[in-house]
Amino acid sequence: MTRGGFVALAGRPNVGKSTLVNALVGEKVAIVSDRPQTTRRAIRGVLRTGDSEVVLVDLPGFQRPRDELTTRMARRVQHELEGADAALLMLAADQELGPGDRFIASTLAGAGLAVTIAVNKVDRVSRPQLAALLVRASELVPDAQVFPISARTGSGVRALGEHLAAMMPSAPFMFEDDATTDQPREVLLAELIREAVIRRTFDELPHAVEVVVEEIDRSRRQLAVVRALIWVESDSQKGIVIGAHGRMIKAIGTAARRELERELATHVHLDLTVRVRRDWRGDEALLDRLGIT
Ligand SMILES: Nc1nc2c(ncn2[C@@H]2O[C@H](COP(=O)(O)OP(=O)(O)OP(=O)(O)O)[C@@H](O)[C@H]2O)c(=O)[nH]1
Ligand SMILES: [Mg+2]
Repeated sequence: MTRGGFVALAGRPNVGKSTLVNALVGEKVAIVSDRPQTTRRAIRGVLRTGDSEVVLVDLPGFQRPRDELTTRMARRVQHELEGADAALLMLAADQELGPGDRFIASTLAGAGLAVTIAVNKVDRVSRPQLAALLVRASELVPDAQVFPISARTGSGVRALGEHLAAMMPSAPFMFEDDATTDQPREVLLAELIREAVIRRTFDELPHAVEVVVEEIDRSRRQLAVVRALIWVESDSQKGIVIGAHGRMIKAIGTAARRELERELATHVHLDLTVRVRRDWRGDEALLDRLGIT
């Protein structure tokens, strides 16, 4: 008999949820950056080991909504928690526990979910610092097992994966044998381009950017042509993304192309256009079409 189910990843922005999903899946299914609120959609990544299938649900970080986009992100988190079999509460070892973490812990308890805690980024703190945080983490959710890990180095990740697999109920597999995610290809490619943008821009700009892949033309041998739009919300933001003499957009294009070539396993010609789309973050119909629901 096989076992399987959904594990929702809950935590504050930037604690390393997406990095961990990638580490457990063994492939890049979610983009990562040091800017908070990188993840906007629920992304399912599949960890298959022997007779178990753990579907990891990467989620936006818990945050107070400021606009329609972030309202939807918060709603998505709630919705995914309702459908999950278990929750993984993630903390970062280099941050003190705060009211945000207690709020998340009580939300998970309210949803009736079995909680496991991962204390991530152990590579960034000393042993005594870690020991103290592990004690406080275990007090956060009394029955939860606590795993110190580094999603970046891989330390502790395997043991955590085995623990999650053992928690899953008996169930048939939901994904094909070699599937790693349920994301449509256009969305994954758009995300990889957005990652290249947000890693190079600052302040409010990362939050104001969205990317839409309009076309993936694979009619040529050994060359995929990808056409994408980068949306920003103002002319000045457009200027920043393009940069002096087009230097910024060129750097973004080069970085994104490498990622796309890895993903598609072929040469890529990437055609990027920057477009101003005022208040796309507040446009309900548009967010629907982007799959941010
Ligand atoms: N040193 C260290 N850095 C890490 C580790 N895990 C993640 N990071 C870094 O932490 C930052 C945030 O990682 P993400 O995986 O994007 O975090 P997230 O929780 O998904 O963030 P949101 O999607 O914004 O909620 C990135 O710069 C990662 O490289 C780790 O184990 N050690
Ligand atoms: Mg993320």
